[in-house]
Amino acid sequence: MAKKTSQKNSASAQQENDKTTKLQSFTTDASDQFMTTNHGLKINDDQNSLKSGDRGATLLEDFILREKITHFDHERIPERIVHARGSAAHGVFKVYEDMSKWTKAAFLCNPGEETPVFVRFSTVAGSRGSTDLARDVRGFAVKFYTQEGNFDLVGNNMPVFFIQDAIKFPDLIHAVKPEPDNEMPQAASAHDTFWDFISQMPESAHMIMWAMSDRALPRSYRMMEGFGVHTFRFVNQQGVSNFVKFHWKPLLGVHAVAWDEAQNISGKDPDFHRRDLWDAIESGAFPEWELGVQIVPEEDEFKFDFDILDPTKLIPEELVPVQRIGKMTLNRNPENFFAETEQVAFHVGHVVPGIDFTNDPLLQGRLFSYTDTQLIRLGGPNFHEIPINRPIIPVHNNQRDGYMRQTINRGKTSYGPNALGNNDPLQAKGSEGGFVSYNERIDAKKIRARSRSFFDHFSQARLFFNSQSDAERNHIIDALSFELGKVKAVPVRERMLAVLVQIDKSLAAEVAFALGLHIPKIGLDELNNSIPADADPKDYTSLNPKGSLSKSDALSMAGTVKNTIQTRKVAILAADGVDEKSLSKVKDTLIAQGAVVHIIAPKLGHIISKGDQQITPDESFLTAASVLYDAVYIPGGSNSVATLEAEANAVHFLNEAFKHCKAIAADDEAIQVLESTYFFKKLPAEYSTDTVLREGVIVSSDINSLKDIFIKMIAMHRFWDRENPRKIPA
Ligand code: HDD
Repeated sequence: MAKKTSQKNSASAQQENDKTTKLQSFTTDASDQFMTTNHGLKINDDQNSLKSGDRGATLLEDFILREKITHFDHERIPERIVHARGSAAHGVFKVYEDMSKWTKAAFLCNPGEETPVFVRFSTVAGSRGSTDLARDVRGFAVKFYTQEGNFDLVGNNMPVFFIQDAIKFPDLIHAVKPEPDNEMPQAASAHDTFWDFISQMPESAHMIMWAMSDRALPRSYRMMEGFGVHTFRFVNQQGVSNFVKFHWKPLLGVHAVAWDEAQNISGKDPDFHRRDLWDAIESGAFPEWELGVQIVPEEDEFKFDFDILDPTKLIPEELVPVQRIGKMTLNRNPENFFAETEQVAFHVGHVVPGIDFTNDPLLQGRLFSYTDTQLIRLGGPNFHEIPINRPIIPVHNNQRDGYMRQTINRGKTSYGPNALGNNDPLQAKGSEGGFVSYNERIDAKKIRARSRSFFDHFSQARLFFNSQSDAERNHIIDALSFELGKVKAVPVRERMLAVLVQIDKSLAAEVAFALGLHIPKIGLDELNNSIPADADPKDYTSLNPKGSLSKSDALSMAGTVKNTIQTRKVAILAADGVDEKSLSKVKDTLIAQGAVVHIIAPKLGHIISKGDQQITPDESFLTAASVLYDAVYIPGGSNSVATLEAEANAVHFLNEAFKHCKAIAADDEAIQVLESTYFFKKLPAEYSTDTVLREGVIVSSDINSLKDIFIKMIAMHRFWDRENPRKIPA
């Protein structure tokens, strides 16, 4: 059948690993092949259906038409109820040092071993086709294909969650999803039902601070942290258990876009994060994260002023430092979105020996939900046979049959014990790698209630708010004012103010001002359905307020990595007559440091430089937009400068870049373009390096020093101080 042997289609920089090699046997490539039906029959005409004569009706006999249309009619599967919109990549994980002191998980004990991973990032609330830039939590789900089976770390980019008990999850999601009568709004929490629910769930106060912060607007999936959220257990070979929290720390630092920018990107490029991840991997700029762990010995379980089983609490890094134990590198894009990214099925219950669960009631509920959801989403019990979900080691058990079964199990026996089949497959002892649940002692009464140790809803919300920089704090106030401003029901807004005042009075006062309301006096018991009638208000404060931290630097993005411009996108605005030296000196240096540089001109095709060189722009002002870049440079060349000065789109580009607090550089010759912007008169007349680095705008005739300072400015990412005194709606 094949006219040629099939070729693998992927960029050369991308890497293979055990899992991607195994996937090869399921991939197919149609290059230079004949078209066939699903049953292998060569098709001779795919343009016309079979008809009774030139102008006659189509014949029922046309099995080729029927097969094609039937398959098409069945192409869609239900999208995920949450995290429907996602993007994924293959990669590898390597532990730095043997962790066997803490865990017997083999992939964490062998520093030489590379474990294949598949990672899916997502938004939570929006549908599959919604924008990447919604204000939302981001999913961060990692499937490790280990030699002991798959381990899934199904986390988010925020370390806590909205609710403490899984029984409230359907309510939370019904509240945030588009409202059921009119299916509005899409991919947004800024509506009545979400805040109606949240305002009556004070346990969500901490997570709300995160969700209203810039963490909900990542610059890139590659620039966000990840968290396993729950407290898990590490168990070592001796059976000793320690509590563990998992973290992912991005090597490029944690960066966000501005809210106004996010809304614009949603229109200009709703696939912004998906494209960013894909392009970075295609270009060989492989995203990297370090895996971090916070380890808490069993005997320290009760030493904190919160309950470590409560998923609305984090363990401040100041109390238990994060040890970085390994590195994950994403180095290969999927071959096919549906087969891999859409069909991948994660489950918090996929663990390996050495990793175990705790009694966190949110985790316990999740342990049920993830398999259950795949049964409907992927259509039956054999979803583990879908290539992306298969472990890299063989699967043997007595489970059989079901829709779409692929495996052909040999032999007569599919039960155990069996004498006819030699009792195969065998059960593995703990010493043979069999999973043995941690021997936790349980001695309790059955109750349907919340532990009092879960009742302090506000201390960590306050800790988060207090730990933010001024700009970050202002963004939280703006986000709450925006979201609650979109809520139509005034009593919901008021109830939310009553929650906010428990976190911080100034926060509540500022939001109340924006809403034109006063903060009402509403008792907590009126706000919280889960609070028992006999509860005492003192139960709602920290277990040990004196021992609490007042600030944790790790919670702010202000101190994140700011020493690299790798993969930042820089726009160079140019037109005919541009000074090619002024352009290429800056461009070449930026590229050498790992930035992505695009030349943007009034039209596509080419421009002719001052020295008569032909330069091909990457984008025109029509196809590009400032919100898709991190920084902008205007080279010299009097004709180019005159064109840009008269080009409203170029001036708009700069105005927006300034408004969104981005680095701006101009050759001295191009100053007149800056003069046309609204921000020029706000800039200090005299520059020193210090003022430039504060303002994020540099104009200089000395291209060498300009490019050096520009690089520092781009590395700083955003100049949020520019918003002061809060006159710029970023
Ligand atoms: Fe969940 C998907 C993360 C609580 C029920 N969840 C899902 C995904 C992520 C998370 C990243 C997408 C996986 C993928 O890319 O395919 N979920 C979390 C985190 C939680 C959390 C960090 C709290 C700490 N989830 C949670 C609860 C429940 C669920 C309490 C139900 C009781 N989650 C699901 C689900 C999904 C899911 C319905 C939808 C699609 C899927 O599982 O495969 O089962």
